Amino acid sequence: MASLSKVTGLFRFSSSSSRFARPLQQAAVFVRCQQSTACPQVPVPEVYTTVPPQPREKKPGQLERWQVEQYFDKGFLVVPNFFKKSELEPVIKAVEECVDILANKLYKGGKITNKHENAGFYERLTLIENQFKGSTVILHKMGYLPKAFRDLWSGDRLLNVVEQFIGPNISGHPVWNLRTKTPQNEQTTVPWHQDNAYLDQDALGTLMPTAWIPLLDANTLNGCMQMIPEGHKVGTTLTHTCCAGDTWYVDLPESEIEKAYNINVRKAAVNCEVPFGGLVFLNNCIPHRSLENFSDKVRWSLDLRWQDPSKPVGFHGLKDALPMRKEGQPDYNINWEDFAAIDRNKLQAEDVGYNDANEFDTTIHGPWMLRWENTHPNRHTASLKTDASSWHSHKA
Ligand SMILES: O=C(O)CCC(=O)C(=O)O
Ligand SMILES: [Fe+2]
Repeated sequence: MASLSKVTGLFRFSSSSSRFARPLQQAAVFVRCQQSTACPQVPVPEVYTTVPPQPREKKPGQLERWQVEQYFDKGFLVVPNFFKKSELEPVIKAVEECVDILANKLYKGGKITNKHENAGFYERLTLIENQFKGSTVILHKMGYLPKAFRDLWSGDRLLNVVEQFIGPNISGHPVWNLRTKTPQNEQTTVPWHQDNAYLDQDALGTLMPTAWIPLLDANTLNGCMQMIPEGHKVGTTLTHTCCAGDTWYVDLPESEIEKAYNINVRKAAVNCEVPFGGLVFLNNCIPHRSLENFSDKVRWSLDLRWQDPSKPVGFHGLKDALPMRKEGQPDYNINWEDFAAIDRNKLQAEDVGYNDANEFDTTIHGPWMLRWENTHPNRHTASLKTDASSWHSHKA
């Protein structure tokens, strides 16, 4: 048997004629759907490892061939200098406005007594969170999509790269996030997971490239991302549990990763330090997490996703993807208004029977909680019916 990767040695060919690597073991059986015909999933590693035909002409921002190949081979790619600082300045300004809206709301509601209007971009949210625990969660789920975020998400240079991953027709995926990672805050420390674990199983065959864009130098001290290189080659979603600690996040136990890939997670995990102006491209099948923020600054970042519009979105039928580019229509107009008018956080909470109407509610709820065994009930999962029938009756 040949070893596929000299770096990690994660995968071996199951036979010498096999084109794609197979993990040594696959753990694709969901605890809640063992009886369902839809389970276990059939692994589709080729979706995540096949470089599509590349655009004939080189367009601004596009990656070198070796970078595209690395993205498909390792499951992620760090590009240290992609944006000019001036391109990210409007984004920072927009986040500042979001924090200001949050501060005013909390102040009016009697939740905080000091809005800290003069505090810096990397400090203000922490000062607010210190007065009202969970402010970071309220901001996380606020879902405001200011013009600067829209421009970033649909910027030509970025979409030119996305075209290298998924082809010329491109939609924005409804799951996008502004990460409000204040120092040492469990609510913003995302444990090991594959992004597919938050979606329906029918989206397994959809490659969704994510751009993870920090608004400062992201490093191991302030909580950068960590990846399991080549972990996407499993081509399926491993068994997650729900929810991690006092959070709404699904959790992929290290023991599951180690069993599936025959590795030592501590040794295999790679830190993705990214300077301001850079970004990480990752795919939706790779196990990753973010480290705790031990600095004294807010580690702001945005994660934005795309997909081929003809493929399943996997967001539980709650919100569609937003067409951004159509082949042969260079002047295609993006319908931001309709997209932004749909509050996915509200819908995903309602979908699991929770009314998220209180503007000071610091919990997050969603259908992914029904996909995985609820091994750790907490205030975020309190509204769930966790019996097996709720899973089976749930939209798959
Ligand atoms: O920014 C983080 O802390 C986690 C991001 C993440 O998991 C993602 O972008 O998929
Ligand atoms: Fe993620």
